[in-house]
Amino acid sequence: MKLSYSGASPYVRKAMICAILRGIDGQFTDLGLRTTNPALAALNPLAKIPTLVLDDGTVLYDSPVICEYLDSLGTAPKLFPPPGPARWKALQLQALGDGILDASQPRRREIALPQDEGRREYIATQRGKVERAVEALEAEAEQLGELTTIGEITIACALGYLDFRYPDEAWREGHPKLAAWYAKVLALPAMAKTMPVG
Ligand SMILES: N[C@@H](CCC(=O)N[C@@H](CS)C(=O)NCC(=O)O)C(=O)O
Repeated sequence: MKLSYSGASPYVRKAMICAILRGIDGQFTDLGLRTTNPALAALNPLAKIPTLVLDDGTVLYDSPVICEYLDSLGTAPKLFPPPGPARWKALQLQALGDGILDASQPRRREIALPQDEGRREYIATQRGKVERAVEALEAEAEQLGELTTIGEITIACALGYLDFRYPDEAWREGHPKLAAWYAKVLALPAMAKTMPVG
């Protein structure tokens, strides 16, 4: 399998953590294509990272699809529960974590550009999404497991991304339960092995 890889991408990190927890992380090679490379757009019209190319040439994207595919390999306990309340919960948490990332990743570009009213409003709106998501997570932090489903994996990647790119936004303030949960998962080998770089 070949994966379009970036050590800074939280979406790639989700896939790498799934692969580690499934015991199949040794099966990847780097596709070596950046988002600006037309060869990536030829594989994935959205030209996004991660994109996974299987040995038979099948192309899979985006991170939820790739993670669920990885969950079909190997013999370790499943990260995507079967249909039922546990699955809806895991997918909802994944959506919340991905939403934090979707509201944070493109925002960096906007912050770096000259500021006008429209841009300031966009940045504030996106930041509001993150703040509300963190508030919602604080309310359920005591029910979160330790990277047992794609839900917790995605939340951990999202909080890790906030630390990586927005250290001044101090998401832990006022959210002690979520901070305590994150401190526990951060110590797990799959998190330690995939710390963001770049
Ligand atoms: N929904 C996608 C988001 C992936 C994504 O936005 N990746 C970033 C890199 S971290 C990217 O490729 N950005 C380039 C672009 O949006 O053109 C997923 O979950 O995989």
